[in-house]
Amino acid sequence: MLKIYHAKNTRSVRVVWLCEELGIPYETKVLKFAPDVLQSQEYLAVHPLGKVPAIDDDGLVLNESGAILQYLMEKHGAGGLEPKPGSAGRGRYLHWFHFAEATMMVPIGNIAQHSFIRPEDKRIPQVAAEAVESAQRMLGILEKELAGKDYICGSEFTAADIMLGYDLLLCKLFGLLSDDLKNVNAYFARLSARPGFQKATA
Ligand SMILES: N[C@@H](CCC(=O)N[C@@H](CS)C(=O)NCC(=O)O)C(=O)O
Repeated sequence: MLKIYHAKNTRSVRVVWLCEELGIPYETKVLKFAPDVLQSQEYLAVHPLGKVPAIDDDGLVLNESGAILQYLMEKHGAGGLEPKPGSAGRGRYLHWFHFAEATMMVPIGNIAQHSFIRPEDKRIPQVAAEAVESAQRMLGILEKELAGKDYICGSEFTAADIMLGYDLLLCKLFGLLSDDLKNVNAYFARLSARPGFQKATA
């Protein structure tokens, strides 16, 4: 059975959430999000950088949350949760799917690293402050993009919402979802009401 290496409120949320949405059977190996676990020889044999998520799918070990989602959709998704390759909506879908990790998680990750993950003497407050500004700018872009839409690609829920929904979970936890972000807050409320999100973040 598919094994998901999972730690609370980390990017492994995306993998568990996708499995819930698609009804993919899985088991979780829940890890404490701490260096003694992630950097242990045992876990480094699964993920050489000691990060989450990773999966072991009957011996195929993968990491990179976006790649895992794409792999699982191809294997089990039967074309669900994404516009078909070549269809009109595919380009925008790919844009938002990858924006979530390649662009938006950069400042969010820096906020986390320089606020609580790194040992105190290795945190740089200026990096954290600039990352907050950068994340707010990206939230402003999402605010405009979500006007009149239920989901980032329109009326259909897609895996791009799973990728972005995790970013917004961290933004919420970091106090970045200010009241003026009406569309973003409504979108996050819609996503976080889904049973799959709730299971993945329990
Ligand atoms: N691009 C990777 C990033 C993985 C990653 O950085 N995961 C974080 C948790 S959300 C982690 O394990 N950090 C541990 C560390 O940096 O020591 C992915 O999307 O899977």
